[in-house]
Amino acid sequence: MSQVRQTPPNHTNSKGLGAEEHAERFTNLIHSEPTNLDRDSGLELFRDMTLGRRFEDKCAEMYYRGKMFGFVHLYNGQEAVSSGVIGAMRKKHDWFCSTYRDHVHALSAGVPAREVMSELFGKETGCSKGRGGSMHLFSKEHHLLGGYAFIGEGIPVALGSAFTSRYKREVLNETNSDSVTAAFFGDGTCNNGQFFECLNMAQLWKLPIIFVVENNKWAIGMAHDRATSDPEIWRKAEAFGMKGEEVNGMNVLSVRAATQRALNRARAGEGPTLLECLTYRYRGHSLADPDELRAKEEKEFWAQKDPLKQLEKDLISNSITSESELRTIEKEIDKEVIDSVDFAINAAEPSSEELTKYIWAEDV
Ligand SMILES: Cc1ncc(C[n+]2csc(CCOP(=O)(O)OP(=O)(O)O)c2C)c(N)n1
Ligand SMILES: [Mg+2]
Repeated sequence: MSQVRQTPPNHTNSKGLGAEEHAERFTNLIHSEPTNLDRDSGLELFRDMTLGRRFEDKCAEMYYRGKMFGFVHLYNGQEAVSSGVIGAMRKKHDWFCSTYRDHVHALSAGVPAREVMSELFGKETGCSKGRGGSMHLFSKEHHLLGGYAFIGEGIPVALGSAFTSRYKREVLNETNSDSVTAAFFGDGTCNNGQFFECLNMAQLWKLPIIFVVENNKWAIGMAHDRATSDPEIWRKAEAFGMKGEEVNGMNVLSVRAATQRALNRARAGEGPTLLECLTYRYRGHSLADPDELRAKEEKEFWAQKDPLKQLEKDLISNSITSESELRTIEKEIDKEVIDSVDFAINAAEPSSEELTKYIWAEDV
């Protein structure tokens, strides 16, 4: 008997939207871009996004050459979200919580490339002392609350961090406690219970948190519009009386501007925001995924929206920099990435007698 894969007849989402929905929503957003940008911030954003892109290209190379092991989920294509959100926040003051796609969030938060690369090689010099690996990057120093392999697991952790900020200010009278927490997660995660539970609590308690959905259309091989009753995730905020925004996630300036609005609300005690950033991942779900499910036309559409090229265009057309200056920055970043690999390869592995060290807080 032949096996036939059939789509259930009643899977259509409430909007009746189909496969092109993601691209259509994105196209409708493109025309409302903010412009104001100073030279220092513009170049910093370019550096951060370039580091994210080139660091991960090097990860892919190391993995396919058999030098890096385990599951490795890359972020190529989504850099504008990490740089836009984290770039608008205060380093070592605000807090960040990631997913298994966490390398670029860690870099944007300021974790040195050497420490991130070392972690991917399982070395003692890694930000999680080589005990975590790709999906479990942590840094107390850089306020990175972790990468999480289980989807949605970071959302309640981020909620706790936002609660702490408010509790310190209002109960412990620490008047300078105005930190905001950003929780990053994907479209596929928005059908999980933690998402709804945490949105409810965050709004009820007016917590200083930004829920950042990186809607890249896919949850492994499941298209978003096939898996959710209402594909417009930002609208789900409304059910909780929360502010929700749909954002061009391929434009770092749009992401940064939306984050600034959310930060202002959070620091003013007005509570959380749900940002749905429309974006796309340029590689398969993980480096073990041959990426055969997504249509060629779809990949081409998003390849033309490359967030790095978009920023480059904005920087040059606003006379903020020149092409040659950007090429020089890329060369500097390449050196930093190569240095991180050399450092990681030559670093020591954790001693086998100490493999259980750092499980408890007193070891840290
Ligand atoms: C609780 C839980 N259920 C299922 C999985 C298996 N799983 C791994 S990744 C993934 C898809 C997540 O998609 P999305 O949230 O859109 O993130 P993306 O990979 O697109 O960044 C699923 C279901 C998991 N890791 N955790
Ligand atoms: Mg996704």
